[in-house]
Amino acid sequence: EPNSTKTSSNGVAPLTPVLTRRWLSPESWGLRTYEQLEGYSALRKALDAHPDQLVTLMKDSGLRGRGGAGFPTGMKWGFIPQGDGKPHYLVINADEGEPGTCKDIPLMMADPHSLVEGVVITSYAIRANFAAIYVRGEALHCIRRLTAAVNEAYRAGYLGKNILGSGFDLDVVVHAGAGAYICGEETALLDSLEGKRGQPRLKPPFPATAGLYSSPTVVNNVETIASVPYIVNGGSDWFRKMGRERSPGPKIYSLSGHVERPGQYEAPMGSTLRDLLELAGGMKDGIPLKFWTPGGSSTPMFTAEHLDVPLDFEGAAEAGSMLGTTALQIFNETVSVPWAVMKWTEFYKHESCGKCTPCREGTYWLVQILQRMVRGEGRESDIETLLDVCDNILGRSFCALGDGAVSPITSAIKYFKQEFLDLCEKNRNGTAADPASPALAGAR
Ligand code: L3W
Ligand code: SF4
Repeated sequence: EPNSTKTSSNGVAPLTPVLTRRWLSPESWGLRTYEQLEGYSALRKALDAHPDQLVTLMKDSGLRGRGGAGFPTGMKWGFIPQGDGKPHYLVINADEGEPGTCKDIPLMMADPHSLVEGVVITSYAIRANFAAIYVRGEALHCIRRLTAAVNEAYRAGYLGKNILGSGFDLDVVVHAGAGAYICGEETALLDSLEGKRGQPRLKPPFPATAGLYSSPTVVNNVETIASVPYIVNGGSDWFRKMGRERSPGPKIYSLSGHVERPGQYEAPMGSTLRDLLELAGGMKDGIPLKFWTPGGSSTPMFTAEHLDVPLDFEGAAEAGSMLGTTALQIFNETVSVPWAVMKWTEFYKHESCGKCTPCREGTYWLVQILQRMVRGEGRESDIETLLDVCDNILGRSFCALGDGAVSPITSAIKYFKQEFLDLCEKNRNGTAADPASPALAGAR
């Protein structure tokens, strides 16, 4: 269930739910409910404005991309060249695949029309007449729900030719991915959408100048575009009252793992884990917190010392991590850190697209070493080897997947080196050969 912060330990303003406000209404996904609750009123307002006014509004609001990188949305829209004679495109990155990330699919399931309305407004602002929503292929239920919403919007005149008599035309296609994590990287996603094998392209050129079919393209995350109608209706000052100065607005934080009530919690940007744990009912069975990710496994882990880090783009970075996708995976004291890190690394190895050597070969060797350590056959020098391989991946890979793959390992060794050493010590003593040993049991 969505919720909002009542109090905040960090001084960010309390929030009336914005993005999740309709989630608990009966048939919240239907057009009738959406229209009854102010749905498509922002579109009418937007179509009365000049497209450039909408780009300025987005810049003034300070909205930043909710897919992990936090790039300013209005600035991205402003990069689309005008009068260039080329078609423009909007592509929604709904390929939610980062481990622990669970905000975009719930949003599309509960309130798909907020995304559709945001898509129409954004397309009008960047003068695009075609938009694609690229949804993670495994989320078949979500693809069905979104397709139904798009069909409803066509029938009601919110999509298609001459939308609401404005003279603006827009076609929207819901595209199903085929199960590759790398297709969440924006340029791999574009290649996949064009029917090619999904592998990252060299940047620059950025999609804003050469994206889908080499034409100017805005690629934005679901939560980013679903925020747009609220900003059009509420204005930039209203939006800036929530969250923090450089990271304003509401955010959907997803909490999973060892908490009493895992789920999605809407709260102002800059809320802390302490705030969010209060909403989620605290640690499960009262067992103390050991480590957690602020934004999926690609973001360096935090520990119990980081309960009061403001979870916005600046706060997470200043504390040595990244906000990422605000996917908080919470682990209690029963969990073995090396075991969890091994599982994440197995994921990156499996999903590495193979285009560049540091990531393709490096993730393979990281898995070999971590599995050996967890089996109880490691040696102390393995820790240095792990760090050396990480060093050769970080900053030397073609896309962010390689950098993300090393985050769990380097941060785990930074905070929990002793746990890795203990595994090696047990190997020396001949006591850790059993992966089902109590030291590892809690992780499974
Ligand atoms: C025009 C310039 N456009 C940057 C655009 C760029 C992109 C956006 C952000 O990775 C991160 C990654 C994951 N002219 C531009 C420009 N842009 N400079 O701005 O770009 P960038 O390169 O900083 O990031 P990215 O490639 O979009 C996203 C991290 O997020 N992440 C997320 C993973 C998974 C999901 C999911 O499952 N939903 O998001 C988690 O940490 O590792 O670092 O649009 O074109 N000069
Ligand atoms: Fe592919 Fe990994 Fe290189 Fe990215 S970093 S291009 S996923 S091999």
